[in-house]
Amino acid sequence: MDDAFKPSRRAFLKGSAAVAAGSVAGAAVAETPDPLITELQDWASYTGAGVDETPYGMPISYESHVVRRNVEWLTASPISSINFTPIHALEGTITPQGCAFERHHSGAIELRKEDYRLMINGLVDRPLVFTYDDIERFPRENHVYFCECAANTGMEWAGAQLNGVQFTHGMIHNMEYTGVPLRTLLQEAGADISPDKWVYVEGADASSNGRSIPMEKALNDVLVAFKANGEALRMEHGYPVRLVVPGWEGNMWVKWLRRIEVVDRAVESREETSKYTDVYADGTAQKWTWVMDAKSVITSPSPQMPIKHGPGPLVISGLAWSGHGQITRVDVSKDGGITWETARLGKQGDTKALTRFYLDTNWDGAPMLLQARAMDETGYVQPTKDQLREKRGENSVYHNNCIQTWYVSAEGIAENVEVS
Ligand SMILES: Nc1nc2c(c(=O)[nH]1)N[C@H]1C(S)=C(S)[C@@H](COP(=O)(O)O)O[C@H]1N2
Ligand SMILES: [Mo]
Repeated sequence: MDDAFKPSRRAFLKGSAAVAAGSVAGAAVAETPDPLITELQDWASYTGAGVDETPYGMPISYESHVVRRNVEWLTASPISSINFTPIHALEGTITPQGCAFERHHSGAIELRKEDYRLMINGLVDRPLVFTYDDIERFPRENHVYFCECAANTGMEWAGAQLNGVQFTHGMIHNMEYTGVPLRTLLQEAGADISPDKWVYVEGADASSNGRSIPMEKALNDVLVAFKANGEALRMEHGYPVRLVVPGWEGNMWVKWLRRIEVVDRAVESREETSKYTDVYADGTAQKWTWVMDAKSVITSPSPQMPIKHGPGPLVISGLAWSGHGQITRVDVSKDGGITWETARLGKQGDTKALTRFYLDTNWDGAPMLLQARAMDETGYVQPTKDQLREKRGENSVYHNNCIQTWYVSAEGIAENVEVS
């Protein structure tokens, strides 16, 4: 340990006066007898749960607050709505399916593998219908990718709105998918794969959520996925088969995938015209924004994760991602973007996947304006909110990848704010 990270007794006493005893600092000065150390506890006096009690394990009840949450006023009905991943409370990069955000246009459907069919038609030599078992017979691949709804952070355009990173940035999840490259199925059907062609993909739910994907992307890294994080997809994520469209907006990741039509032009469906389209400050609209630009956010401290200790060692932790490829660097500012320190990446970032970053710092106990700023392999630097607004105005909804600011008080309380 670096000397700067050794908590001094004075620092601890000062800190504990302000808030409850800190763990790191507390450990260094523990002197009074602690009944948790000196007395026999219940859990050591009786036997625990048998192996037959939880055939499929759920999180322990003490973690029951780490759940998806929705914001009731955002949508008229929970059937066509969104909930948010508790990213403030997760670590590493993989999102457990059970708390990965859901976005449905007509609710999550229950579709048995036996009833599942996937049709490929249109500009193909052989229109085909695959069963679920057919799909499992093609060579498969495993990749970790993030899926971010284009509306993530969309409520923040006009000003700081929602007081929690779960709500400002929680329309994202990151899983290891197992699937068959879409390219393989297109080849099987003898599809016309010339570069000016498109695939139109739709789901088996009432909304069908149809989207057009240019052939170049379809042949590149799109997966027809049937597992996530090693197990079957959950119903809410498209069981038994969904499309994975790495780096591109979540809306294109069609769930309960039922049909792939090879077409010679974009269909211009509802989801790719009136929705998921960006309107500029001057009233014109940008036709299609598919790639999710580089973005990052500090997950702790954050409004739902106050600092619970006094001055001294503090782990600042967050997530960064880019639809263009790898995250190469993340900087953290404690003074609202005036000065920056380069964060440590948890590990070398995967392409189009969440990257964890840390700033292991020594907090002096003064208020902070915390920000993170991501850079990706293309050299792109995450913009400030004002830079984005110059182009997009304040009435935009989608594709908000601005730098987020948390004000952290001397008491360690964090709040969603804006600096300009
Ligand atoms: N069939 C179908 N696919 C769909 C949707 C839908 O409503 N129906 N919603 C889309 C949207 S807008 C997003 S952001 C992602 C969300 O995926 P998730 O629910 O697994 O988080 O699924 C996409 N795929
Ligand atoms: Mo979405």
